[in-house]
Amino acid sequence: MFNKILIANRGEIACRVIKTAHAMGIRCVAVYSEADANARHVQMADEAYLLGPAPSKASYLRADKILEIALKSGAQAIHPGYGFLSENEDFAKQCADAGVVFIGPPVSAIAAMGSKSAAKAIMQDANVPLVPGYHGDNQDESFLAEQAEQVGYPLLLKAAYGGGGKGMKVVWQQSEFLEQLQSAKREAINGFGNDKILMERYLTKPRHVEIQVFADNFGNAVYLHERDCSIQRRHQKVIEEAPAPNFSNEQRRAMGEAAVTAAKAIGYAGAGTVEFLFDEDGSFYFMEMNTRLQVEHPVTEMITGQDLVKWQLLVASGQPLPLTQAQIPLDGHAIEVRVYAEDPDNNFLPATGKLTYLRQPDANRHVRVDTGVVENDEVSPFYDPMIAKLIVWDESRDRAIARMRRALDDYRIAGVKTNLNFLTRLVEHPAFAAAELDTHFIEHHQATLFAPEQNEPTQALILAALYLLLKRQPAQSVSTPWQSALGWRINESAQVEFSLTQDEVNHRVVITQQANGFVVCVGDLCLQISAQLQLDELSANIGGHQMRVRVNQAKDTVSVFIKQQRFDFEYKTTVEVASTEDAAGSLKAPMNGTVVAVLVKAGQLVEAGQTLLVMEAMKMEYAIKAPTAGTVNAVFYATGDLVKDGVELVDFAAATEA
Ligand code: MV4
Repeated sequence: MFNKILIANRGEIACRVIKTAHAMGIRCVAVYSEADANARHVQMADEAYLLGPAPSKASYLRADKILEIALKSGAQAIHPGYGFLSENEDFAKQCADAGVVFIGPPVSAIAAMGSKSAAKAIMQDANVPLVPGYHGDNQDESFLAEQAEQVGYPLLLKAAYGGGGKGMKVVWQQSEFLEQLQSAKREAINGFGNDKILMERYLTKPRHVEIQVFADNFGNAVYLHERDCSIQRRHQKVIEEAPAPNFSNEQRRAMGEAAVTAAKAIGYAGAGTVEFLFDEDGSFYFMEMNTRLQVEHPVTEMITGQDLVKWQLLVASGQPLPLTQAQIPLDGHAIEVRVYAEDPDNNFLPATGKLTYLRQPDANRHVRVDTGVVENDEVSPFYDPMIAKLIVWDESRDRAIARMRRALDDYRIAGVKTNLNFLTRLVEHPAFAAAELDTHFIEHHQATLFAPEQNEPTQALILAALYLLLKRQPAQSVSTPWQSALGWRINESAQVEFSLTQDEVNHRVVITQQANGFVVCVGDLCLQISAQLQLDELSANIGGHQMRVRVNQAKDTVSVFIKQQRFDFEYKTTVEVASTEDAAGSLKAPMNGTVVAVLVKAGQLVEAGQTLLVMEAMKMEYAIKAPTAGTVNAVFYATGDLVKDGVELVDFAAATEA
């Protein structure tokens, strides 16, 4: 076994590899970019070397530097993780030439899977099932048109050197064939530098089912069952699970054996994944083979009880596979979701920024969190914005789904937008519960997956205001107004106002503290609420509904986490002015500032302490209140007006006592 390896990657996968290597007594060399100097993978490693500036091309893709560091540090092998150099034939070759073990398949196996049509030719010869189609060298238009008639419609045009669904064109009928072919060729030459096209019958509702395979250098190859990765968006996996739901043992064995045949056909060694399209009628077809450890390998680990990184290290160091096919368990059900910094409501735009608040579910036998970040880390624009993988396991799929819902509830992130709420909607979706899976799941359920929530925003607003109130009370309890720092008095109901802005809409929340709780008013809606705050946990009883939510405040932003939704409010400190006896007649601007709200009209009767107008200055808000009961004769300014210190804001007449 190696005693030192280099991990040519970053983020969660680098951490994942280090964890197993350390458990095996292997020392780890990390590499990092300038953006990752303090990253978790650097801290976990035994030593680390700077590669260069943040962009991948200048850092994690610098094969030359990485090899140099491996040699300098005495690492005997390089684990490439996924992405970056993991399927780079040249890099694998350079490693071999330098006498450093590339922890991956032989160069020839990477090469064999580089071209889709070449891969298909190999698989056809090995009798691995392929989607009926044409993947030959003759690219003559009229010849392809003839072949298209054989394949039948709808058919799919794929770039032979493409990937990730790019350059694919569905042709629904003969009349559009030539136009679509030309379009596919243009995209292929622009995208991949080669316009070779292959054609397949188009499956309209397939599932993506892939088989984890492993081979050693003694001719042994096994499958570690399947993963269903049908839930994707734009060819990015979102949820993966193992085993595939509604999959019979016969199907498992047939697909597993086909995958092993595929691996043997290219002289495979190490961890690999054979992807299949699984059609509604139970037939399956080879799509491609990934010659690396995949992102979603943990679901396989959870159902087999195996550590796949350990297997990789064993095989790469020249040892045989630790188990035979018959010894590989299949126990329970595992589900993984990918937690991303992105905005599902804005076309999944990647999000960047600081993870100002990060709470993960507790890891245990049922819950696993693979991550490369800690609180206050930055999600930078340079790399994939995946924050973590959340993996759960239980005896059945239903119970695993329940675990996942709970784990998602316990995941709380502030500072950047995330897909946590979207993931919750996915796993709570009845069609997901019913395992009605296919590659168009998200598209198909668009209306229900993105429907706006109703009730919670007001609830969140109320809770945010209560949090702010309780946070500034030293006793942090329900019924002790005399302890508060606000100068409330016994026998006088104390009232505080909060101004909270959500999505640029300003809301005012008025909280009146009473002996046994609060009356909270938002507009016309007033609710009787009791509440307590302990650190970041706010317990509230709203109309008999007892709830517990987490709240976090980072600078001016208060984030309330309800189920898996995060509600952000921008908060300006409101200071009450002009409210007490001696302040009568002082309805003048207390400083230079801006009028941000006018709450009364000329002629209106008001009560003592009622807010008439709100000003803002230096990021603080000032409520101008009626000193006594009385009448507003005139208001001299409107929202948005700039006012000078000392100008008269409101003409106010105190009520004469009867
Ligand atoms: C297909 C297909 C339907 N019929 N091939 C998409 C990426 C590439 N690896 C293969 N892909 C597909 N090939 C035939 N003959 C549908 C897809 C497909 C897909 C496959 C797996 C997971 C998600 C997908 C989303 C859209 C289309």
